[in-house]
Amino acid sequence: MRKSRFFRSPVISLAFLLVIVSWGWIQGKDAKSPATLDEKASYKAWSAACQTMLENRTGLSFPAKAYLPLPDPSPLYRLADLAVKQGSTLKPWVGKNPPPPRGVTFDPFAQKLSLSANSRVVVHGDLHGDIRSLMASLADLQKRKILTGFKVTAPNTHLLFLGDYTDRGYCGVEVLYTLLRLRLENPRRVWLARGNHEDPYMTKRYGFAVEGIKKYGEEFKHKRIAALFETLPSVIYVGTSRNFLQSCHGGVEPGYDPKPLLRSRGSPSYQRLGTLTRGEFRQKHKDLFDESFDPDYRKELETTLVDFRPINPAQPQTLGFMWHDFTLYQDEPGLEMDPHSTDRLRFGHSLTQSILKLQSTPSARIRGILRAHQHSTDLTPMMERLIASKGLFRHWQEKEIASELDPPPPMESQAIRPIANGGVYTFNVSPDSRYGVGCEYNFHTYGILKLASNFANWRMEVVNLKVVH
Ligand SMILES: [Mn+2]
Repeated sequence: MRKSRFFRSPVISLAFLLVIVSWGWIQGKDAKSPATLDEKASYKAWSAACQTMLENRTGLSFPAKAYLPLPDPSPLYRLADLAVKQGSTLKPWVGKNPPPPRGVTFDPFAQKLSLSANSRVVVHGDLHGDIRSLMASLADLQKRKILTGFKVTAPNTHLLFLGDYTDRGYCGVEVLYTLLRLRLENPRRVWLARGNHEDPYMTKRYGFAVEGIKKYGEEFKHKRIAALFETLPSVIYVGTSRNFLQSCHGGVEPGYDPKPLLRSRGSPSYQRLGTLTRGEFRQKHKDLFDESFDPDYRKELETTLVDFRPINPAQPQTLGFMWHDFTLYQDEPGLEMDPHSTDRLRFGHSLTQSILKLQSTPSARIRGILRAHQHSTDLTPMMERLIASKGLFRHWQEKEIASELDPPPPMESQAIRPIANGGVYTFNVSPDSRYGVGCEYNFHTYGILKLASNFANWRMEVVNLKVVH
């Protein structure tokens, strides 16, 4: 068959070819809409795709397949694998610890992050599968020119997350994806601490395993990302070389001596927790504990103050950094047990102060604690105080237990707060969740910690973002 005259002209043919090629390119770009996002998706495309999911709390159910930013979990697996690879390069390590017993993979560690005095640290509490709150934070950080896409572009600025990334909420996959993108693009600026839910036992029982199966079918393996958890520090001592805040998910761990780590040169540096010498610590400071015990739980408490090598985050004892809590009022016992959760210890005002002092060195002092974890879906005194404090509660503001009365008295709630010496600060859990529904709050909270060479000049800017109706 004869070709038409029309196509014989080279100019026309070339133009026609160009139209076809660019049409294909546009189609290809279109196909890059939510349905084919992978581990290299742009921040813009990723955040747009996350926007299409309904509020968690609208239906309190898993988003339908058509709304999922990731059509299958393989990009998440690949990111987790990259993070595990990155985790194997952490150094330097302080001291030597024998590896855990055969077959035990749990080998928790601490990190020191010593920064210049003009640094800022952006701190987040529990996300529990709330992608809406996380993306709202990242959008706010773009506005503040701290982030450009997934990249931390502001000088001397770090991001610190305090654990409990999945479970209980419905978008754990998306939260983990986002955090891993941040961590992988900023290996010296973004830090992820390990919460009690960064544990395959917890992800199996409290939502993440079911989330994956509902979204991707039976082939989803929650354990596929368990190795990632082993690369997350249980505690991060963050500060200048002289003053630090113990940043972790839970509470104090009297069985660990951070002094060699705090004395170590270089930043970041790491130390395995190894054997937790709680029994030795208790013997050395017998008076401290004897006067602290809640008399109702004395016997049970004694059994938790022993030396042990952990085989997982909760056995044979719960690891304090990942699990423990704090009392609310100054006149509560120094050491008590959560009546609803065996082995979950709650530390009081004076015992906490003493432990932080004993774990400090004269030239590297632990001045306080940043943590999360202590939340409930019922409006407990703790949740009331978190809300009244605009999402960041300082423990022991009240002297009398009588102030447990509802409503709570005025709490520290200003936007810019000094850091109290010996202060323990709990971040609230993000609101697009059963917590937000149960306790009726709609704002997400993150903090911007501003360091200074003099600890008295450290400040926390508390940021509230209204993310749900
Ligand atoms: Mn927790």
